[in-house]
Amino acid sequence: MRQDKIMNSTNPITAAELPGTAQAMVSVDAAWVHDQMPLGTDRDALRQAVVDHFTRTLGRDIDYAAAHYLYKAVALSVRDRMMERWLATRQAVESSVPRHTCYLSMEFLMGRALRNAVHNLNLQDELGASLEELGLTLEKTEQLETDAGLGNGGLGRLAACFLDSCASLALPVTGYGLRYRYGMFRQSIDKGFQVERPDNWLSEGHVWELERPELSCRVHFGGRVELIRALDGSVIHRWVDTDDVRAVPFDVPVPGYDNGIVNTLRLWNSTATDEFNLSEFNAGGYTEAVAAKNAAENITMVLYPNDASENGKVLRLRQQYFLVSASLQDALRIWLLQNDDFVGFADAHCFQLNDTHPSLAVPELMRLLIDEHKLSWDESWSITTRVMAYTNHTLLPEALECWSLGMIGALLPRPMEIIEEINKRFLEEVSEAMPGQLQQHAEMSIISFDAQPVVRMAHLAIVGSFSINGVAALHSKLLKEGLFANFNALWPTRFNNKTNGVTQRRWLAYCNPGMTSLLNDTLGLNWISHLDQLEELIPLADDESFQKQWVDVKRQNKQALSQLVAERTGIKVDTDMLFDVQVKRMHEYKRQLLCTLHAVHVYLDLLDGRDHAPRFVLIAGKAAPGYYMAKSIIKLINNVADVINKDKRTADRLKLVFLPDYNVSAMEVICPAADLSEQVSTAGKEASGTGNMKFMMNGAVTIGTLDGANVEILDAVGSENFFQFGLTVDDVDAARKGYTPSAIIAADSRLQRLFEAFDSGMFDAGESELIRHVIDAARSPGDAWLTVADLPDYLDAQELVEMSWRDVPGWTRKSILNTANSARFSTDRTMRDYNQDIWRLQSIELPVGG
Ligand code: 26Q
Repeated sequence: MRQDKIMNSTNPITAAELPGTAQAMVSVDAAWVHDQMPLGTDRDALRQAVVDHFTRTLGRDIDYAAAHYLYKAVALSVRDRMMERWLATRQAVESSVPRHTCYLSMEFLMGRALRNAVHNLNLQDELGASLEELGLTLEKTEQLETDAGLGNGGLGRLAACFLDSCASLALPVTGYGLRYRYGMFRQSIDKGFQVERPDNWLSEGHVWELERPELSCRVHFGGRVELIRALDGSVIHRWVDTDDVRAVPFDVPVPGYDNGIVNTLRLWNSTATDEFNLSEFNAGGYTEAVAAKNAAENITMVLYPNDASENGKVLRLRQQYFLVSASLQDALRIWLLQNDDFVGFADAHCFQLNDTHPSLAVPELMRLLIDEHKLSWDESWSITTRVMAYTNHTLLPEALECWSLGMIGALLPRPMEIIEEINKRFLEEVSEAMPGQLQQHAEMSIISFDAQPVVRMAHLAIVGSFSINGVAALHSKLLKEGLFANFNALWPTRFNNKTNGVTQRRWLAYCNPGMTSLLNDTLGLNWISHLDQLEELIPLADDESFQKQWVDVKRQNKQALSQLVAERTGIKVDTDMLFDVQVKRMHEYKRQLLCTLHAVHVYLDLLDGRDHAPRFVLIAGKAAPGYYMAKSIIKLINNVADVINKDKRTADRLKLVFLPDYNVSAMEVICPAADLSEQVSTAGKEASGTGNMKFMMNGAVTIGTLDGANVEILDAVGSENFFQFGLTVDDVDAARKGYTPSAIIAADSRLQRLFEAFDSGMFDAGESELIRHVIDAARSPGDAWLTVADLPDYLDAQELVEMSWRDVPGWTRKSILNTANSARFSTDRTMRDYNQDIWRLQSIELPVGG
């Protein structure tokens, strides 16, 4: 039966494409597969496992022990101890849970996996001891792992945190993404400029993935649609003459925290199909065949390094459709293993779309159900709109994805027809519900009414989804009132908020071992799964001995960060300084410029003989390679840093560093060490932010605008423990009209001095034009980010920060209260919210003894 179903699935892969597997399935008696003794987890068993993998699996000799192979042997030993649980979880999810969520995302920014796996499986003590017997340390071994950087920033890391929390809550959620051969580029700094290098993260192999060629499927591109009349008189659409690409899944285990669950992240790799090559070979076109193979394999070659949409690149569209088609085929295949029709499919599934990037899931599910499984339009639409849910991550109009009709039509002719039909029916519905409101109809249409029409991916996602959510309370409100107001008027119940979070396992427990042991001593061992218990720290906020321990932990963490900074930049910083940190993607709206201008202000003050609390300003982040202004801002920061760091007069008072190559692993060192968290975006621009939550959890105090989740952080900690400044969303709208930065500068001697310093060429370092370009943009009445408008208030707030910082018990109290009130920013809470309102999943029950 099983075998039958596999071979009759939507796009059968021929036996030739499945080396060995088709035959194997016929004869295997499954019983022995489960008849295994669990592997030992004591130090002797672990030591033996590491040695065995080192010598037997990897065939290495300790004399030539490249560090990398030691890491591999350890990782394989840990992976072995996940395998049975992984199988058991997969079987439970595929066969016995009534409902399952597929999280569709173009990005999963997982970072390193070893430390997380070791701790979630509770192996750290025994494994650590066994490695010490071998003369190694667990910590050093963990650092040998390359980051899995399959994401740009917030959206990709959010997906990774979601997976961790779902596994830890035993929620049946599978991540579906792409296995990019090259992840987020590596950043180096050359003479102050960003230089991008390819991230060849798979070059030494990836221990955590399991290739599953037996589950491959086929994705169509190009070709044309043929209409044929069926026997019953109905018209059938056949997508023919397509160029097919093979999608091969690579599974990555996602271990839950101390609960025996191992969920799956399924990443698709593109390869050529065999018969594609064959037909070319037969025509004698050997080189063409190889070229075609190349085109197919290119699809998952590289992650697009833009965190705002890059419009119009056909390869990106191919990637999106490839993800969506392969993932939906996979879900349908699994369903048909146990079911003969699609009755009940909608009740058993939810597809959560991580932004609009996978919104082709709407027409693709329609296509699969109608064309491949012969359901009617109405049956298919009923299923589709009961399973799709869309999360929006941006309000920036320029970041809303649109694709030209021509491009989709050429690459995906059959899905394009379906989009047109969805839109036609949608516009009919709108005309009935909102008669006469022609302006609204045009605004809401999935396909724009322009001369060069485009498909608005957000509208496609909204029309096809039963749930549409923003990622912070303010953001969700602005979606309903602004960007999607028309849709909210039509379908108010579809809109909801799900405030983002971060996993406290990676972002507190594992990255901040000093704080973890202090919390273990203070709260017991349950706080990791019950983060609300952090509130028990509130009464200790003024406790002298607790404060002392708190400060000690922070100092050690600052030591570790200083070391990283020294390694990467050569700059030495004193751990007594206020560690003032802004790390995130480089963007004008995030206003790294504001932090830099403040550093210059402090510098000029010091030169003028005014005193300031010693401060270390750390900025890090990648700029999209084509984003000229963001790259210029990096250069400006480096120029300013050079001047400040070379000046002996201010050396004990101020340091400014741009740390190259910011990534997940860097943040694991940075966030435990921060005193001050910079969250200074123009109000209304940052959908949520999640770095803000990591800093708060680790006891940093925020200086921030009323934007994104800052609003909720302020609400959680109270205004005494948060430095709020700047225009609100309403102010921003008002301030744009008649905005004259020159008048604001003229009215404030601090600002005058600042801009005069830049005009004097003090920070030019031979790049006067570039520096002027950045500074003039901030001084222009057209500056959309209102940097100068917020600058006076920001400088005032920073003065308050300094005053508070000088009062050590007062500051420590704020720091403790930030951690104490951070529980609501756990993705455990976020996932419970998604589950309660959108997914409605039951938790996975593993068989006893599993
Ligand atoms: C789209 C089309 C073509 C090429 C690239 C893209 C693309 C890729 C990534 C567009 C956007 C992104 C990433 C967006 C992102 O990270 N947004 C952030 O999401 C976080 C999680 O919700 C929020 O906290 C941040 O506020 C938001 O900026």
